[in-house]
Amino acid sequence: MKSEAPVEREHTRIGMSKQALKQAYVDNLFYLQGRSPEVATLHDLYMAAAYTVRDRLLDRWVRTARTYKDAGARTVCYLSAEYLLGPHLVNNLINLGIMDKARKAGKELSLDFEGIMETEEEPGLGNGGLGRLAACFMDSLATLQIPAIGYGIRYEYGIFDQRIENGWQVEVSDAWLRPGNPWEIARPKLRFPVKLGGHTEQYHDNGNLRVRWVPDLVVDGVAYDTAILGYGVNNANLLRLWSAHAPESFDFQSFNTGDYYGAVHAKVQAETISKVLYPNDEPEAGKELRLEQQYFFVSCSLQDMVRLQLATAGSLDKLHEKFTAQLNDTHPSVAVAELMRLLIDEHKMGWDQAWEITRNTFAYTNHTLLPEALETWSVGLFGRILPRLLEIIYEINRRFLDQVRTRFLGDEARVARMSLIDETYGRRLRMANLATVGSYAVNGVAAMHSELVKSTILEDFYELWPEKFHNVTNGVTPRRFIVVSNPRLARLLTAHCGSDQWIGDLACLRELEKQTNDPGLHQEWREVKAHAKRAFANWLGRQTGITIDPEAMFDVQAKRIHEYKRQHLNALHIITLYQRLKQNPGLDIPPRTFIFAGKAAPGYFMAKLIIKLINSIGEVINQDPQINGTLRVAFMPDFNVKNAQRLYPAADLSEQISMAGKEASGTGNMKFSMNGALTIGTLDGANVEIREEVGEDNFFLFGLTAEQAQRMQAEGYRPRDLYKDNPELKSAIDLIDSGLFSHGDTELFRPLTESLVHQDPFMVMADYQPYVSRQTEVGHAYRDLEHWTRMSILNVARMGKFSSDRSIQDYCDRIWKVQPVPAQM
Ligand code: F58
Repeated sequence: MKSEAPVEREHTRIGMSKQALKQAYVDNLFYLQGRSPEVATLHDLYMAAAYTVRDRLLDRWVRTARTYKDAGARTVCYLSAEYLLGPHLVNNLINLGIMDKARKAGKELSLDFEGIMETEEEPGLGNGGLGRLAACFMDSLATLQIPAIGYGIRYEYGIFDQRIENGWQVEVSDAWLRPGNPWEIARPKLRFPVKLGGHTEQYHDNGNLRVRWVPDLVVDGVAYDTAILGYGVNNANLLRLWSAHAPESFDFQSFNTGDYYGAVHAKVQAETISKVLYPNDEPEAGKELRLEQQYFFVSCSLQDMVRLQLATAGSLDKLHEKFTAQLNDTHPSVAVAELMRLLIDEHKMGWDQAWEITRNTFAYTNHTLLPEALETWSVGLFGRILPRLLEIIYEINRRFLDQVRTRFLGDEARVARMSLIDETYGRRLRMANLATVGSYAVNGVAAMHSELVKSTILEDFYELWPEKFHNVTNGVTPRRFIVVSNPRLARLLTAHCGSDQWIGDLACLRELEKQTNDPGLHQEWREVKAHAKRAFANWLGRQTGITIDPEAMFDVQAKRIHEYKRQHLNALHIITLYQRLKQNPGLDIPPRTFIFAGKAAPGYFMAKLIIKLINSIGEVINQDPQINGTLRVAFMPDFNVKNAQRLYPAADLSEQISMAGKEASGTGNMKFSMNGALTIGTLDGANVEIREEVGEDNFFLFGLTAEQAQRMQAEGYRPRDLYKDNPELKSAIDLIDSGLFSHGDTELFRPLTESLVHQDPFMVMADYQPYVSRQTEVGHAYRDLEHWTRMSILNVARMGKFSSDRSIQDYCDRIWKVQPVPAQM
């Protein structure tokens, strides 16, 4: 059947002219929101704008799907429990290439264009770097025209909103869906059952012994689809998020027996699964719901892949040729066992063939070496919720350990280390081991991190399968983190590079290197930065009441609050400068504004105390007339994608000061640098590669290396000696303990100072002196405006490597072996 749309209608829905946009907008306001312009609220206007843009995405999306299908293309499935997407509207306007036209259309309709864009609630479906990486990767996959599906969870409540009250973090729930989400399309008929609890039974089927899982509860996963459009291309990929619902025929038994309440309870229980994103805190123990979330989205996603494969190929024999599934950390690693279950129990395949397919389908990305962050599940809990999967994992383990035993005769210690089950303290499933055994590739997220993966947590596996291990250094999308966040910088870059090609090929920025001595460029460069700083200062003033001087250096640390990231090291430096100024009021240092941003996990006491400390220091310093604004401290509340976009352009100095060996990669480091901030940082994660790229003269390095830190700890690290022997360090800590920052309360910050002086697990005390000294040099460097500007330009010019386009290209070439499939209009 050929369906030819009438010309006018097609024009309104998908036309790209200014006229078509205006018409579509007015139509959508009227027909989708039921409003006339005179009575429309800002939210109505936003919805009309969003639908206008979505229509254009849908057109591309449907065509893309058809193109991929016709090409029979190999598809990447990105399995991630988190996607920290950020607002869609502006990004989609940029990727569609109609930003200017839309702005003009808005003007002609007398719309508050900026206000409309500000209105969008962002989907905060992630905690931090890992979730944001998934979002950047979705942008790059589409931009590189790679057939890909992002699978995840449609949390009803995303990451909490952060308020600061009396210096403390207060969490507020994030009801992001309440105003309605114009970007998603519900697919109520696309749903899969997911079993939970119960027991297994054996039965005979044509002479084969088979197992069936008899669950206690079945939950349905319903698909919600969002189109992700690439930049400057017509490819729009699918982000498919699962929402948990009670099966349509839920518990009629209870209804019939009059247990109405019981039946509704089962429904509520089912829907709890996708209710809320877990903030990354607290030990995993007892977190049944989190395991249910993981299994829920993994099972739906794999059932969807199986459905697609059966629809096109008619059999599952070549599933691994048609699909590859990337495990974004171990959160989806139960997929290894679930695919085995689907193949063996539901599709009656033999074990060997099923295993061959499974281990050629998955690839696993590790994002952390922190022992407390490595996922394990108690065997008891796991078996209660996923009894059939536990049996399958036992069998995978049995076969795997046989292989280890034959390869390393008599080495039972090694067998114990590599086992999927840790028997040290109670029996626990090691999800990283499961992911490694069940994958054809394993990668870390920065060169140094990938080396550490091989030499520490997965050392034994590296010895067994060295060819499985890769590095793919992270990257970030320049669309969101330059073009959307910093349009003035984007215009400048385009003007000085001769075209806007850099947006799709960040290495083009190298062109700027030839102009680093051009005074005209310097002038414009400083104006762009100054403008961003003013805009940020105004915004922050409105939000927090804190006034900051846009003329001061903006020294920024923005990331999750964690001891390993060492926001307290930064705080000690601030106190040191404060004391120096108090002792020597004439001291000539450049004015600095210290800006912090980031959320602490709600259950992480020490991180919350660090937030309180920062705010308390600010309270004292900001009001001290003797300091007179030379130092200011501001905590920017509610660091999310939207707010991050305001912050990166305004930064002069980027703080990347984690203890070496702890930050797997970091991606904020890249975002700051792309916006012209210089970095003060340790040799950790991607800092190492950033420094290599921008040149060591354009990066403020300090601190112990990972090896030095490790050696020092092995030899007996004594932070107390450092405290005793360094007068400035001692007086900074003593000042905290004196109660100066806590209205005389000498106990408030004691847990923090005691931990630093007596344990200091992240070696803040050891890195204090090198950090403070390096900061003095930063201060001097900032005074030399021309030199600073030159370094800033070079930082931006040399960021090509850190585009997520490059990361995705690496995944395609080294791991997935997939090719682009351009969609045509
Ligand atoms: C981050 N991990 C790494 N985890 O810390 C960072 O170095 C890296 O750049 C980034 O991944 C991307 O590779 C991270 O953000 C989480 O947020 C987890 C969420 C689920 C619970 C445990 C933490």
